[in-house]
Amino acid sequence: MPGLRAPSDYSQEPARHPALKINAKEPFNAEPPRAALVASYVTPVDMFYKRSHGPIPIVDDINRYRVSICGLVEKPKQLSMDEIRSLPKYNIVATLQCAGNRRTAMSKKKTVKGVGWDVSALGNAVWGGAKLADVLELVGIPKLTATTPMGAKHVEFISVDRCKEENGGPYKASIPLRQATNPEADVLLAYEMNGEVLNRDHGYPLRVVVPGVIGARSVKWLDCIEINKEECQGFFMQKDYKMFPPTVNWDNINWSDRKPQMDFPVQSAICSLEDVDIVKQGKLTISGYAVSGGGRGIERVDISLNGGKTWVEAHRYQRSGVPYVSDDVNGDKWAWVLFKAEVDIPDNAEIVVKAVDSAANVQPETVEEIWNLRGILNTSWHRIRITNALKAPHSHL
Ligand SMILES: Nc1nc2c(c(=O)[nH]1)N[C@H]1C(S)=C(S)[C@@H](COP(=O)(O)O)O[C@H]1N2
Ligand SMILES: [Mo]
Repeated sequence: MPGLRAPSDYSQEPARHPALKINAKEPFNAEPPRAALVASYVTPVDMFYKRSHGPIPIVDDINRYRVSICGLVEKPKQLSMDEIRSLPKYNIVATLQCAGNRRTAMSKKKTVKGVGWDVSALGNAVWGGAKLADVLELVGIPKLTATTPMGAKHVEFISVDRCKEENGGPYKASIPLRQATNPEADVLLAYEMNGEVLNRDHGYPLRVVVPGVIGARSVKWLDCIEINKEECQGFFMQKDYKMFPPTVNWDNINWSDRKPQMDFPVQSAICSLEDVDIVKQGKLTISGYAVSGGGRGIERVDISLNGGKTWVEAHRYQRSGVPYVSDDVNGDKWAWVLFKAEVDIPDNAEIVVKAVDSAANVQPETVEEIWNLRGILNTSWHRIRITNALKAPHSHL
């Protein structure tokens, strides 16, 4: 691809905020501290988690950059950034969540494979760009197409970065054509994040954003959009990011048995406390986030102070001053809700959060029941163990 290239080493990585917690250095994988995550509804770009599988690509000449649309189309096309920008622009508020969010907690039960993440491998941004459905019309694929006359059913996104898992080849993924051509699915070719030009870590000059779907399908540093009969056969679609039952291990795994994970399930986490924390008895504000995939809103967030025996409801919000309703057409349906609950901390508290989405889906109580060897989608109840600050230092007396 002229204009955009992938270095083969890590000598030209961008600068990053020093407060990020680095889970892997090369490729760079980092998340913000919990408290920073819930400081605002829209996550600042420098505090947004960064997940890469190789060195960060470099734009040498933005005027020479083109994204090509090829595969089963009558007239393949190459679009410059100016041409992408001349299409109607949409600003979509969407939470991007890595399927590996909360993996560290899953691996504590039994080892899993993959980069460890605490609860902050997600963020909520305002993505600005063109709708993929509008772009596909330019190559003759109408809105709401499930199958083309040539038999195409999938849209594949191919990057330029060099990934170990692809033996040095680029990162790629696909989504169904039905979703790609549905304007209401809000799939974007984004060139802005929070009103700023997308930065290198997040996919400059152009990335895909597939709202409500695990982050792995939102391909960064987009080179090529391929219209295909089959779903993407790349590593990250076929040999990764699939959900297996707890009984599957590395000896009996059969990757072709399972479909690539797309929508993420209902998730929530407390961000105002660490997993084991010291808090004085008395009043405390607990805060965190809840989010569900597929455009489902958050109907309820429940908080327990006694390990799940009894529950109280937390207050949910997106924008301050606007009451949140989970299925409000004017709400941000792809975005998280933040929650707050004022509680009275008892002795030996175990604080738990669980959320319910607008389809009444709930989170599993324990990590054991959803444990899987790749450690994806740990959505088990998030638990915090409290040690009482007044008692702890004297407990040996
Ligand atoms: N080209 C490319 N796109 C990619 C990836 C990647 O490594 N290369 N990682 C994916 C994964 S697993 C996630 S979770 C998101 C992370 O996006 P972010 O770094 O902007 O938060 O990008 C996705 N798109
Ligand atoms: Mo991810």
